[in-house]
Amino acid sequence: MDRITKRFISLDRRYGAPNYHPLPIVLKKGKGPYVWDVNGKRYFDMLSAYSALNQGHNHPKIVAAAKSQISRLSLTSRAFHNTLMGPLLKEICRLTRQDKAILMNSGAEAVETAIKSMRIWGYQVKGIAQDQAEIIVCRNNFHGRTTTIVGFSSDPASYSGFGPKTPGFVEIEYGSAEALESAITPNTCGFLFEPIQGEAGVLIPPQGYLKKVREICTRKNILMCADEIQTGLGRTGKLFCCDHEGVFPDLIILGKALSGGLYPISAVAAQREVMDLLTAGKHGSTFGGNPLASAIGLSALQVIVQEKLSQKAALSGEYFKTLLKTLKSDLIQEIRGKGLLIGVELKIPARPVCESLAQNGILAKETHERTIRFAPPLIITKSQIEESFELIAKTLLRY
Ligand code: IF1
Repeated sequence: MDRITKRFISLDRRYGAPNYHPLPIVLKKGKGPYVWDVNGKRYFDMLSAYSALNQGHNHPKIVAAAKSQISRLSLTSRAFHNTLMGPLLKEICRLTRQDKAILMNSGAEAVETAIKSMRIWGYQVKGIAQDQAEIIVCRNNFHGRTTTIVGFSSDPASYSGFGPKTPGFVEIEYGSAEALESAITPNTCGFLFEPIQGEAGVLIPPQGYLKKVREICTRKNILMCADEIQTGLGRTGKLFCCDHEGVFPDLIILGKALSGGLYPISAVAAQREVMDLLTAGKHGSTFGGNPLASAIGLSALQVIVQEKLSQKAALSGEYFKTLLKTLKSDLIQEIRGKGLLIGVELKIPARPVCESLAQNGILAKETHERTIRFAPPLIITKSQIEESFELIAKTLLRY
């Protein structure tokens, strides 16, 4: 390892909590689908900050929106109105076809917001007795890192040492409509799920699952809450992953690409009946909905719509998957994915393969031990896909 790289890594190690195990690469610059390290070496970013960079690094339009707003007004707090929050809320509602939305910052905060919304709906609308509300979640879920959220994780690395767990969550098998149906009790207020499980290894539920979930939630009078923080905003080849089955959830949670990677922005959009329960004093955030975030969010959504990033992800994803499937490598167990969220499951641990990929100019991250996630920015071109595929092929075939 060279001296500059070593210097930055040792600072992180010396002064930072050791809560990550990053690849030994120090990045300094990004543009579109590329990033550069401190030595000027260029890589394809095949992680896109876990889908926060659907629009690519430093998208010029989003950067311009941020620059112009940052010198005008960045933060008002919600003690006052501003000129940008309303337009962003309106655009989120138009795209999600929901009535109302609330803006937060991190994804985990938006998940917490959805949990509070489902519970208060359970008490005030469904009539569940005080403190008895239950929310159904799926095994191997990933919804964030707060104490409540890790309390319903099935990954010991996430929850152990952080108890006691918040009560009121019931875990079921992912992808089974029957499991959902039989877990519902009169105290159930909602079902929280990922349309594709990202961290679990890009797990796609059986065709028809989302439709069945919709039907069960309606019939049993519980709220269907889709965490589209990772799958939403074009990533899987539709604007939202639930669109693949023409399904409309009662609540949808967004984050990551809602800012194109420039700022933490998250949101929950839902029907009036749910959102109107969050009355003054019940929820909030110092930074949520601030003018700078709102300007960035509006521009980030404009880019997704104007540049037809969902359609691009569908076409590029198919092409990328077709190329990957031509690889005659004994290391590959399965290739699966939707749009540009692609998982390549190996027969061997994926971490050392990711290290070799990095050496060859491809940044990707392992998930669940044996799966490599390929999720480049959606603006990636056909020739850039071909170029990155050559680098992946070279790595896997020589490994
Ligand atoms: C990290 C994973 C991805 C998410 C869904 C909520 C959140 C996330 C579906 C919370 C966040 C991240 C966070 C990141 C790694 C990453 C991840 F591997 F852990 F599972 F993307 F696949 N719902 N996902 O995927 O959002 O509070 O982080 O803004 O380093 O923890 P957040």
